[in-house]
Amino acid sequence: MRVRAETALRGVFSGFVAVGAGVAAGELVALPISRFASPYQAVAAFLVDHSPAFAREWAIETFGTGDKQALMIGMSAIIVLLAALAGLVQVWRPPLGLVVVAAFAGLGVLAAATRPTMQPLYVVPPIVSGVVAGAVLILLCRGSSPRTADDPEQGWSRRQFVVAVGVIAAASAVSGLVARQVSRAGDILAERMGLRLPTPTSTAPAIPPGADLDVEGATSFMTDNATFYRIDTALQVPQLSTDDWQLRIHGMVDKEVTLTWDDLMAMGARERIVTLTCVSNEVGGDLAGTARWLGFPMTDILDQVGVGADADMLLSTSVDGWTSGSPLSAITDGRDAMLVIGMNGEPLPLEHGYPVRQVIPGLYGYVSACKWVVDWEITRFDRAQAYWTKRGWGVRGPIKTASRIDRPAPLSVQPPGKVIVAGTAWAQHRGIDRVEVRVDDGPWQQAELAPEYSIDTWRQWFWEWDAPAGQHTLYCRATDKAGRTQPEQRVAPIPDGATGWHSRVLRIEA
Ligand SMILES: Nc1nc2c(c(=O)[nH]1)N[C@H]1C(S)=C(S)[C@@H](COP(=O)(O)O)O[C@H]1N2
Ligand SMILES: [Mo]
Repeated sequence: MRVRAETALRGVFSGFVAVGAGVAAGELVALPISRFASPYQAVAAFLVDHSPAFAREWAIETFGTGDKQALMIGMSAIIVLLAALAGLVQVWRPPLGLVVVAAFAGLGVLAAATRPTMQPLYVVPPIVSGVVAGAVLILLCRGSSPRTADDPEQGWSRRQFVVAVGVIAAASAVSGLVARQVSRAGDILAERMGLRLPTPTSTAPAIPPGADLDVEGATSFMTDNATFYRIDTALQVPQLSTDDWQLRIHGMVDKEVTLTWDDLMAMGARERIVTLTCVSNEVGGDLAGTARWLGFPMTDILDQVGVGADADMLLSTSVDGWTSGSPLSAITDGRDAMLVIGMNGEPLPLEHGYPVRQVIPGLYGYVSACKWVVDWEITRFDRAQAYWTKRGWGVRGPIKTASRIDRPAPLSVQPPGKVIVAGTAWAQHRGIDRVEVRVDDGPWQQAELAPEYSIDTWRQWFWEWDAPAGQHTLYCRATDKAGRTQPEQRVAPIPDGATGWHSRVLRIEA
């Protein structure tokens, strides 16, 4: 009797695990085919389409907008029951369990083949599901009659069975989760592709001719999305849809407000070109980029909540828990601090904060540029700390004046005579006043500046050098419009940004 009970139990587990493995395998195989190829979704959609009208009406009446979820839960419950049945039948009357599995797979194929979005390849995932489920069921049920004293050769020991079930269940769970995560990313990508950005009521000023230098190796004034630097702590890019997005604003406010995507769409959008910079940028580094940002003035939003007179910090939280703390004074002093939804004419790329992030000119990203932002707390610097400030980085994070040499290439060899030296300089929200170049320990010489776009963007520069033969070191330094010149002393990025002159060694020879 004990043995029979254990056999039945093993059968039930075999059924669960076999069907679970089959479902996971189907979802995994569907991934590279299309986000419409998921057999699970196809069966659910099939059932909705083919359920009698009264059942559908009943479901909508009973579950309201939760009807889809109710269907998925109901369907999962039926699958679990049928899986148990398949296992039981298979241990007592093989191969009847396989018939149940085949019926499952058949329904999947039927569902896939009759979808309006149907492509021939869509029948592959349910077939793979059926084959995997069948194979696992045969394997586990073969070992399912427990060993007894009379028949020590038969089946697997309890331990072997448990290990087999555990391994297959874990593998299925992991692949199922991966498949779900990836297909969700697919959904968000599709949503982003179809998203229509509002037309700005205030457009960015035109870029003056000459903002870009016409020499090879110079940094272009605008940075495209594909090459824009990316810095964040996210192991996995958060996947937040515009439907799920909300910004809760609370703390030292007259009234709490929660904004939705539709609320944003009802506001006037503005477009601004701003250079973003990371505090971790080393002297000469490339953790800076300039984009055309589309968004909403942060002050318009703060006006809706009424900021308390004692507050001095905006603590912004990302959907992944990361936080930045920005001085309110920098947001409300008239600069273009924005809640951003668009980057260079497109919705934000996922890795740059889709659907909503911040950009505050003049502040390093770690204290200002919160991506995937969902929460604003109006607070005080003596009460709250943000992610990086807790870890020893500077509290307020204004961007330090910087300049770098972009050409000629490091350690390059140039013929004597005219050499065009060119580079980039930035001092966001103060503006670049002057860039100077020095050869070896010669005098500082003034470089030519490209026309200024705004004090919130970087500025290209060049200098014509009549280069004599030999090995030389070029140095550059910038002076901002507050009159401060970059110091020579090298300081590491931690805690509040690197300083020091950028230099480049090259050879001039005929
Ligand atoms: N949610 C979140 N937002 C974040 C970060 C992060 O780690 N998590 N990093 C910040 C830092 S340090 C910088 S420099 C900028 C970089 O923005 P980008 O990746 O779009 O260039 O994002 C900021 N926003
Ligand atoms: Mo950063």
